[in-house]
Amino acid sequence: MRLGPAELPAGAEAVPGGFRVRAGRIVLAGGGATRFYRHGWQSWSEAHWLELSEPVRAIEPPSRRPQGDDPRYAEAARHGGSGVGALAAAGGVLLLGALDLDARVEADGGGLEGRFEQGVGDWFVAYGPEAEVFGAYAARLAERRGRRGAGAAPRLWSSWYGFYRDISEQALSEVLGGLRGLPFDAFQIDDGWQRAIGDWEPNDAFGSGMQSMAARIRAAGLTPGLWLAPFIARPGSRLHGDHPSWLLRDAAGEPVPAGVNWGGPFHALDTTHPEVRAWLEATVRRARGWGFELLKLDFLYAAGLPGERHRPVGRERAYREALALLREASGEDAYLLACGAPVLASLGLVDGLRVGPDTAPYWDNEDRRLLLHDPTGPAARGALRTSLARLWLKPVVHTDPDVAFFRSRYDLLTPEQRGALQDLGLVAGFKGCSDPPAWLDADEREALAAWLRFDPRVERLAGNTFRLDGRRVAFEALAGD
Ligand code: 9PG
Repeated sequence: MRLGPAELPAGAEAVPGGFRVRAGRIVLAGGGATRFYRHGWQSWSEAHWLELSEPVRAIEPPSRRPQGDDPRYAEAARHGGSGVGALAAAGGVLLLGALDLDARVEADGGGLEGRFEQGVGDWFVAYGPEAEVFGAYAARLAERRGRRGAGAAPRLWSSWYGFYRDISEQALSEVLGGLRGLPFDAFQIDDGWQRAIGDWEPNDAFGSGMQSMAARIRAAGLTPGLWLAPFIARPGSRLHGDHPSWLLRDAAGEPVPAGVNWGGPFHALDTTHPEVRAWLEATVRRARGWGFELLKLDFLYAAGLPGERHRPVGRERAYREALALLREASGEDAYLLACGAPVLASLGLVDGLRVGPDTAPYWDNEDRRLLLHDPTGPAARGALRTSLARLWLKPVVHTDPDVAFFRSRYDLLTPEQRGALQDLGLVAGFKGCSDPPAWLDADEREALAAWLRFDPRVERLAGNTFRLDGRRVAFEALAGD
């Protein structure tokens, strides 16, 4: 496989690390490569190097497709990914990455085909060692979209992987007490505090209100963080009932399905609607007014789903404009942690970005992965695999691989698997944990404290083998096929 100007489309222009080409569609010959870098659309969507001989499979059931990956391509016949794709052959990696939004890259025979959903845009093309071509693409993206996540990422305690939705001000206050002496920076209240998905007011388990919760967190010396899913609403929420015209709809006028969770379907908001924009702004300002400085913004892909919008713009453009509005309403000093977020379209606007599906205190989710072809079900294996494949984004944003576990209580991971997630946090440069301190024995608590303090030099040796200060860490064995 060679890449010289002769094989580049007409008009290719040399830029640092590769070439820039302006086109609506671009096809590159791959010279018999057999491995393809598949880059799923949003945080939870699978990213990894696959063998082109692997069958292409759609996620089942169809109702889960909107939350698994870009539903527009759910039934695509070829392997493909969002915004960027690459082929590996013996001599190096050929990368094709969009520098504009709404782009798809598919494996085309032994080559690559890139397409914008509409019109033309810029592509970046590079050939060479994997780390170099992905590094150059990240640098070009940072030029276009901006870079955030300077300095160390906040060491985050999140309520999700300990309590899931079963949280209350009492339970969280207890945790706050137990965290004393552990070097966390932020304490983030996850799903479970709100009245409904769409109604971002505290429920009865938070009787003292969210301002009081934020004050308690601050008094414990931690940055208050709050989970919101501002682009979706569930039927039954007040928002959904009061404002049917705010929902994103398909050509037939039906609400666009955004996925199934919380025991039923949920829908996307049309974020180009002026009233939705005003509501989004007010919602984020209210959370900031309560005193939350870190916002975990979740299920963000909903704003970029295919649909008929009030203002017809590309769907990733619609998403990015809505995210820019949230950034503006939050203020520059807020830490925005995007989750379930279209990955490339979020760069420059958020400080931290979840780069894989949910982890879990168990290794695999085989039923969902193998029977339903859905690699996004919560599992340590999936979080490890996809996060590792997105670490090239580290220079542009804080890459959040999801939490590590230190508890052995309510935990089915082997010590080796638990260790791998801990190492993943170190390699990704983002440390999160959800273990209630009361569940940790003295050794586990000490291990957590040491991990939070540890700031090793990270070197990528090859593939998924790293060196952390002197220690060699090979994820290959665990990441699996
Ligand atoms: C709260 C959780 C946590 C978690 C997020 C996100 O496909 N799904 O149905 C699906 C549901 C939940 C989910 C991911 C996917 O988790 O990643 O950290 O905040 O929401 O509900």
